[in-house]
Amino acid sequence: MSTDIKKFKSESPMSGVLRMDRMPHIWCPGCGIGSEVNAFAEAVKRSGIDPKKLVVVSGIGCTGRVAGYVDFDSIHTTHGRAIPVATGVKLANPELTVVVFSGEGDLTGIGGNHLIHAARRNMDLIVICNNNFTYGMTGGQVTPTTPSSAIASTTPYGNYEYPFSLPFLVDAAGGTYIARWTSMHARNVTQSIEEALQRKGFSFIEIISPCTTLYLRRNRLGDGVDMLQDYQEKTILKHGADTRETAIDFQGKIVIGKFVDKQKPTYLEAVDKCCIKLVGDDYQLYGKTIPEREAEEKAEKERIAARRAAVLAEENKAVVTKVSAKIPVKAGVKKTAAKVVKKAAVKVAAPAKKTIVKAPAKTAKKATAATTKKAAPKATVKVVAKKAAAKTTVKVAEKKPVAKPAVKKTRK
Ligand SMILES: Cc1ncc(C[n+]2csc(CCOP(=O)(O)OP(=O)(O)O)c2C)c(N)n1
Ligand code: SF4
Ligand SMILES: [Mg+2]
Repeated sequence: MSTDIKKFKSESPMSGVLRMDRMPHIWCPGCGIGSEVNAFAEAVKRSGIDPKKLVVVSGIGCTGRVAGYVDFDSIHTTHGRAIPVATGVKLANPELTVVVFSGEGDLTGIGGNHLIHAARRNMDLIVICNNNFTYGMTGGQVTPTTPSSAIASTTPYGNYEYPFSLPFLVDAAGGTYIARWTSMHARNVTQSIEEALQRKGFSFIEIISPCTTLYLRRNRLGDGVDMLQDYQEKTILKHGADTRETAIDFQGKIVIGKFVDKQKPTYLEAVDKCCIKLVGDDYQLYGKTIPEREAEEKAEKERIAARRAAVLAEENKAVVTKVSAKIPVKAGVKKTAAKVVKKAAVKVAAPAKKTIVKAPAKTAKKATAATTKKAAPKATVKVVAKKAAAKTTVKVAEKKPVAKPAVKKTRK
């Protein structure tokens, strides 16, 4: 590897969270998995949790490759078994934060039974499910979430099955945190993961994502960028939505948001409660009594909060330094105002010219005057400029229908 590339990789803001030595990754151009991983890495950095106490488990599939790109302890396990393996890790060492990152085929097809039982038990896991409506890695077969009528390699005339709505499924099974975003909603994904990392119990975050190579192409839905545009138009933000109303039809609306966030005893808490009843206060789990574990948990929470505060302070400092070093705010405002005025002037001039060319000589003057008046009423330009530059007043002198109206700027 050339030293330049080595340097680039080691200096990447993601080094330390992602394994930059493994880049470039295997995902196709436009695939949503990359931006999800980025959002996840960002969430881990911001959350303040100790990366040494984080474990990522993935099953098999394109999404399953995530485990190989994160710079935390990770397990790339067998197809459909990410949740039971993660459950084992959590039970073996409850101090660890365990995240499952896998595809919807892996989690809800072959692994569907594990998913519902982990949700039912309120197992302390965070499950991030990349839902691209297809078995990406194996060539685009139909999955339990493929919308009815969508084309897959196994349903070339359109899917005739009824798909799962994952928020509804996990809610019915007992999950205590349920959110859905698309891979375009990177910030929301980060926020949701951050939230999930701070809480106990079963958290499920579904991310709708484009499989450009197999799902989009087969269904003639364009490329990754088209799909992002589509997500922008088709998503409806509805926090707290009834999960019964989150079904997805082929190319229909997609309800997104945080649907469920509730508390109930987790699996480990339920085990503790039962054992305390049986054994009394002497009960220990892995050599520690409940009060000892609670004290450790409290201390860890304080360390997390301190690390999180430090990361956020560093982030804020970086933003302020960047802005103040390069763009003095006032100059920036002036520039924007000038740009808006220039744009407005061009808008005024253009239709006037057009009318002169098209109208017969006699009516040209009249028509031009009317068009100019319509195109640039004084007040409109004023409002636009006022909005863009709080303290700059702009007047457009519009006495005669001329191609270039005089523009007067006054600074208060
Ligand atoms: C036991 C077993 N059955 C089937 C397979 C083949 N297989 C590998 S990945 C995969 C589908 C993965 O789909 P999904 O979980 O949706 O992930 P994506 O590739 O879409 O990200 C299948 C069926 C396997 N590896 N092991
Ligand atoms: S096949 Fe689909 S899911 Fe797999 S990397 Fe390519 S676009 Fe992503
Ligand atoms: Mg899939």
